[in-house]
Amino acid sequence: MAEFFTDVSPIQFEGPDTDNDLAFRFYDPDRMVMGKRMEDQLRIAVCYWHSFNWPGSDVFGAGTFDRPWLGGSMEPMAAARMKMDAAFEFFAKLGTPFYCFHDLDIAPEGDTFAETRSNVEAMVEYAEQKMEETGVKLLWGTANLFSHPRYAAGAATNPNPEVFAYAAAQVKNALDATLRLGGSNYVLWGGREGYETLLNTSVSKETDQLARFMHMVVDYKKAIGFEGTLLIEPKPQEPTKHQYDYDSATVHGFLERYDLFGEFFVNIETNHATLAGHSLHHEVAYAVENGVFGSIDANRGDPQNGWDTDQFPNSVEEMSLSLYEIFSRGGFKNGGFNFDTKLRRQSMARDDLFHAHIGGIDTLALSLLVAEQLISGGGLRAARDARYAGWSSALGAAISGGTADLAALEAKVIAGEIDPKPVSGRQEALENLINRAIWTTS
Ligand code: XUL
Ligand code: CO
Repeated sequence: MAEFFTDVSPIQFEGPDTDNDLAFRFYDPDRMVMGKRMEDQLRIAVCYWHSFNWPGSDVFGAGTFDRPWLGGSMEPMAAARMKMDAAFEFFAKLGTPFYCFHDLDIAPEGDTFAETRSNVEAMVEYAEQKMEETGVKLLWGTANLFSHPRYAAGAATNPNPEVFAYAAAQVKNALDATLRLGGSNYVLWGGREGYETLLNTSVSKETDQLARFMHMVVDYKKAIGFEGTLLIEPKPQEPTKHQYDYDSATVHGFLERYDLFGEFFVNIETNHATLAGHSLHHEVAYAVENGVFGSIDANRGDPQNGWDTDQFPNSVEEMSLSLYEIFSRGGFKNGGFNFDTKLRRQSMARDDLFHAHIGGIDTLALSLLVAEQLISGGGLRAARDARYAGWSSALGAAISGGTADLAALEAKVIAGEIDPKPVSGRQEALENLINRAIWTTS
C-alpha cells in the first residue's frame, strides 16, 4: 500500500513556542483537563466527505485537488480502496481518535441497490481492518440521502412513498454498518427534507412522513441493539429553500410534537447555526439547557456571504463560549467535535489538509483550556446565579410552583410589597472575563 501524504510525518504536540508549522501548539492529547485526558474530552473526528471525496469543485469550476482516486478513470472499487488507504493514513498521521462517513463516501453507488449494498459491505469490511490497524474509531456514520437525483424532492419527505422506501433501505444498511464498526452515534441530516416552493408542497404531510421515518430508525436501532446516540443535524436551508430541521429549537419542538424527545439529540454545526441567524453559542446553550444536546460539527462560515462555506474553525472566542456551555454541564457523552470542514479551492497541496486540521484542532484545544479557566474561576456562574437568585425567594417559588395567580400578584403589587428596581446585567464586565481568560491561557 503506497503512502499518499509522503512529505508529512505523524503530527506531535510541541507546545506554543515551537516554530514547526506541522505540530500542535495546544492539542496535547494526554494533558488532563477537567478530570479527563484532552483527547477524551474533545473526541475529535475527521470527516471523510470534504477531505477525501470532494475534488475541490464549485458551481463555476472543476476540481482543483490532487485526489487520484476521484475522476472516474480507475475501477470504482479500486479507487474506493485507494481513497480509504489515504484517509486512514491521514487519520493516523494527524493522530485524532475518530472519523465520520456517509455510506457513499466510502463505496461507489452500483447500478442496482443490491450492488450498492455489496459495495458498501465490502468497504465496511476494509474499514474494519483499517480501524484495527490504526486504532482510529468511528464517531458517527450516516447515509447520503441527498446527492442522487431520486432524492431531488427529499428522502423521507418525498411525495413518492417509493423514495421513502428506498431511503429506508439505505438507512437500514448504514445503521448496520455503523453498528458493525462500533460507531458512537448515527446522524440524520435532512439535506433535502424541506421544500423548494410551497406551491407544490404539503408541509404537514412532509413533517408527518419525516417523523414516521425517525420512529422507524428508533425501532430498528433498538431491534439491532445499537447503543450509540441518534442525532439529527439542524440546518435552515441549502440545498433546499427551507429545511424542516431549521435550528435546535425547531428540532426540539419537532421531537416533542412527534413523541421522539429522548430518542434523538442534535448534532449542531457552526455554519448551520449562522445560516439560521444564530451563533454556535446560542445553538449549544439552547440544546444543552433543553436536554437535546448531542455533538458538534465544528467549522465556520464567512460573515460576508450567505452560504455554507464550511471553513476550518479559527476563533478561540467563539469556540470558548460554546465549550463553556458544554463542559460546565459535564462535557460530551457519545458526541465529539467532527471537522465538517472544507479546504479552500486553491489549497491544493497535499499538506494543506494537515495545516487546516492542525489550526482547527489547536483552536479547539485552546478553547477547552479557556473554558476550564472560566469554569474554575466561577465568575460567569456566580453572575448567572445571582441574576436569578430572586426565584429562590418565597415569591419566586410561589410563581413557579403555581400557587400565585394574576390576582394574588396584583394584590401584592397594590399593597406595595412588590416594587422592583432595575439592576445591571454586567455585560461588559462579563465580556472582560472571557477576554482575560483567553489572554492568560494563550
Ligand atoms: C451538510 C452537512 C452534512 C452532514 C452530514 O451541510 O453538514 O455534511 O454533516 O450529512
Ligand atoms: Co455537518
